[in-house]
Amino acid sequence: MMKLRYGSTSPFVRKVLVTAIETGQEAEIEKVKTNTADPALAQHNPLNKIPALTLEDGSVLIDSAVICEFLDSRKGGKLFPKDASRWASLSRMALCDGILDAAILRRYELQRPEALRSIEWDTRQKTKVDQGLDALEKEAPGFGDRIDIGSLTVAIMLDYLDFRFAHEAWRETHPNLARWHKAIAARPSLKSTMPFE
Ligand SMILES: N[C@@H](CCC(=O)N[C@@H](CS)C(=O)NCC(=O)O)C(=O)O
Repeated sequence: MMKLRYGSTSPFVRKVLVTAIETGQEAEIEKVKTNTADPALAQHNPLNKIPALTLEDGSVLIDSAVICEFLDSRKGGKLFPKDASRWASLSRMALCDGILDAAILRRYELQRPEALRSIEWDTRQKTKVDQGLDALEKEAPGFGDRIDIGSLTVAIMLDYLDFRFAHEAWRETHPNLARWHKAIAARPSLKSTMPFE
């Protein structure tokens, strides 16, 4: 069995779980619930981040993009396109990973005591989220029903915004994305991995 250091609310872990389901490898992965504040996590990932995937030979892969491509490659490359669409798909994943990084940094900042919080820092990160959503809104009419690592990461990112920043109501200003999200959200791999506390 491979071992996945995971948390139920992490969108990066969810990318790995969705990839595992889409490629039929869920049963080969043991999930090890992990608190990122635990210093012992550093043995597996010196960055103290999840996901980290321990392979059967004891080696460890870190970073969701690397782990997802590894899992996908074991099954012949279903989600990481090899044709000309590869770069747009990887770039879309990178944009959504960046939006998630910014949203997660906002959340860490909002958890600090109020007197220590920086409005400038929050605004700077929120701008990245908003600019990213605006770029995706323009592209969304071309998404169609294509399923690859790019489109799955868009859906996971939007679900994370619903989960942590529902009050900011991204749907109101991004109708194309909202329409597209409604259709892809019915996919079993996404439905069965919704974040929960
Ligand atoms: N680029 C990394 C980001 C992973 C990440 O930021 N994970 C968060 C949980 S959602 C984490 O472990 N945060 C703990 C920390 O930053 O100390 C990936 O794609 O796996």
